[in-house]
Amino acid sequence: MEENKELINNIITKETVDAPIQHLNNPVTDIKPIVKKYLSPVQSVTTAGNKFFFADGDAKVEIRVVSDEIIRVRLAPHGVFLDDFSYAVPVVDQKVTTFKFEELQDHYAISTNTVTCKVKKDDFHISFTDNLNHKVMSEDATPMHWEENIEFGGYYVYATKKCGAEENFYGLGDKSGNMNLRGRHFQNWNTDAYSFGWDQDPLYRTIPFYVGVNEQAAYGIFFDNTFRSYFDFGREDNSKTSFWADGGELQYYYIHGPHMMDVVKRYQTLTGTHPMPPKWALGYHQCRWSYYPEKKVKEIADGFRSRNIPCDAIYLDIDYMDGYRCFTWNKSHFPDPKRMIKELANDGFKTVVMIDPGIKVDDNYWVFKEGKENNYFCRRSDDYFMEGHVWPGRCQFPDFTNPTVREWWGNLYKELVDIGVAGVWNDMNEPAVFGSGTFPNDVRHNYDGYRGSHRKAHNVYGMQMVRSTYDGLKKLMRNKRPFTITRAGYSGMQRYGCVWTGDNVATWEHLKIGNIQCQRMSVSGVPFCGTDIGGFSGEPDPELFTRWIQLGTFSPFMRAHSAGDTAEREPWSFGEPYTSINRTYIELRYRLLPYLYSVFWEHHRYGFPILRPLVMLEQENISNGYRQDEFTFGDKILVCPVLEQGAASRMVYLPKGKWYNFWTHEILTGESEHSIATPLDHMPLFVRAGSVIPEYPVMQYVGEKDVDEVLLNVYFSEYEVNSFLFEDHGDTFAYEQDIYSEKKFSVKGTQYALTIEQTRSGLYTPNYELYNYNIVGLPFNVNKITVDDIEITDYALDELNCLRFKSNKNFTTIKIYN
Ligand code: MIG
Repeated sequence: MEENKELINNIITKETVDAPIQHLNNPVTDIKPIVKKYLSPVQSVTTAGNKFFFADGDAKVEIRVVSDEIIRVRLAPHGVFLDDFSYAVPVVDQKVTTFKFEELQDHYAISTNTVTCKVKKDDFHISFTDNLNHKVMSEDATPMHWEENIEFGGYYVYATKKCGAEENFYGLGDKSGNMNLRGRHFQNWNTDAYSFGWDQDPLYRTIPFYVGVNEQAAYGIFFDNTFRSYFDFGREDNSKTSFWADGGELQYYYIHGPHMMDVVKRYQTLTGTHPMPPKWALGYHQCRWSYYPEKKVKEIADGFRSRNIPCDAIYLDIDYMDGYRCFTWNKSHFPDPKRMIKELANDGFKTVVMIDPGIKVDDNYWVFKEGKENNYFCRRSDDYFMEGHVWPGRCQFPDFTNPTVREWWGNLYKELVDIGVAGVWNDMNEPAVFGSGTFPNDVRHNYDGYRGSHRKAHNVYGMQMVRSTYDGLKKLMRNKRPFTITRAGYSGMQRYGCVWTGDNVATWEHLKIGNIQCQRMSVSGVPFCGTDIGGFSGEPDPELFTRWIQLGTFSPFMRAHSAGDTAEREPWSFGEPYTSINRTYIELRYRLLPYLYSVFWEHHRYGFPILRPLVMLEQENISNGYRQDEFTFGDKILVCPVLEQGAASRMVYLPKGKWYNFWTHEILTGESEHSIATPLDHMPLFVRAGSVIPEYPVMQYVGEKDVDEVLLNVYFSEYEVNSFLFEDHGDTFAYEQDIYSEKKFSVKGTQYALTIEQTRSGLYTPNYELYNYNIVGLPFNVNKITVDDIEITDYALDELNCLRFKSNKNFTTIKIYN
């Protein structure tokens, strides 16, 4: 004990490889060894409500009970905590919980109903234990530590935890490479990473949240720190996981599982879920850098309609502007944007336009003038304006961390909204600057009144930009659901819009990267994500493009995009048989729309991720990135994309339970591997037995036709399975007042009968009257069908041996008997 104390009380001086070494101008400090200070033994404890303060004499640690499953830890090196403000977590305390505090011989214990947080007296190690099985989920390997930052003030802050021998790690949002993060080192600093590679880091977004799965139990750590941050998952030392940052507070949330799904859902109780998108945003989007002039835009739109390939949105990239000035139009390319947008809308196309953060320095440009007069642009430490070159030339940049600036910017969209623009695409908001990459560190930001340099604000700049866009559009569109898309972001960005993975490349490797990236974003609380289908730069061969459309059909956000110097890249650009296959998959997307929309609701309302990697389905069976290319879309459809050129077949793993091959209806038993043929028109898809998958008729765009009956595909099962169908206006926020219809179907079969039950809730009534059933996999011959005890006689088997009949949508119980 005495020995230990001495060790910890000593200032430990060591050269470390992990430390972020700043290049200082002062030669004296330059050669100074890095001095890390560690917490020394606990000397006192005080409590205030749900907060506990532990002090070592100088430093203080606050431990706060957020909920039964979430506990927050903060460190104040000299006893003074920073302002408790976070862009990621709007409200910290969740609900009143019961907890108890005890002092034991060698430690203190704070216990909620589910977790016990222990603080060891002698070494200040903090740990979290599951109350049920007393398993230690997360435990410090060294006390929390820090290092003074001479140049900027504040501290570099560090936490180091024990890492289980078999422990695996997931999450961290926007990372490339394998799903499992074990053995890797990461950095978070939003970066315009054009044509990034398999293991390239950092990329565009910062989500400092990971899930550890150790001995089959999962927990999460959310390190809510916006400075440049670092994570090491057993790379530097196989027995340790560390995270640290260049400044700010050492503040993290321990989030209990033990299932990965629970961890992710709980992380979203802190940072929020995605609002319901306008329904059309779940359709197919066509983008290119850039479609212009108007004639070209029309030609593309007509191209879809004349070929009967569904499409909902068409994008205008930077060239629609006048000299890249945001909120202006190039009138020679687009003489009458209002008319054009109206004509497109009449044809079912929503127009989405790009808006960048860089504002051209030009005294004749109203946006610049307003920004300048009101002091809305970012300044350097010595008060000079932050200037940098981007597309318009010399630019200044709004400080989106200032609420007044956000409000102003939000209102700038007025004219675009008035002329009918349906969505806004925010690019370059890492922020990206030509040459230097981004802003210098000394740029000052308002940070919602909590002030900071660019070191603190960099990683939230893009998120605050899209926040301003989202809030502005919401107001201007009079509470219709806005559609926004952003490139950069930080934890919590999901509250303000969807995201695409940035400038990928038309290679098979990038198809693999994108697949994992979207799954990873999904389990990191950012569900509405997609890649540039086809690859942004480079030329996809026709096969790659088609495989990408197939995978994209099951990306929450489905958009094809390409750089300007590439060949034409529409779903029909490669001729037959590709056009037809591409059409079939885009049509499939539209057929599945009510399913996807319901899955989105389950995300929004209950926090379920939209894409679920295999490991999330079976953390007890799956580890270490096994078949990391498979995922479920919602919890009913298993997607096994084809990611290899020329693949005639692929191996798939089916999780527990029974699964129907979506194409052939063959029933396969899970927890097993199967080889599935993959001709070009065939991406392996499986449906969980017992599912009810709702389908709309194919439409060329969302809302093209009234739906007069909903097709319910029911997959026979002997164990009971629940499915949901969510419907509402599709474009308002009335769902916040329960104006929606939520139907639950439960399906259970025996060898002689199948029962389908429906319960309905919510205040919205869909327009159609009928359900049209397609019952797959009945193991018996049908002799009788009753709908709420009344026998119906109008039924038939179709060519695929599926049972077909119809019923009123308001049924309670359907029974099908042998
Ligand atoms: O410097 O607006 O990632 O999607 O087409 C390039 C032009 C700027 C980068 C985006 C890309 C977009 C492009 N932009």
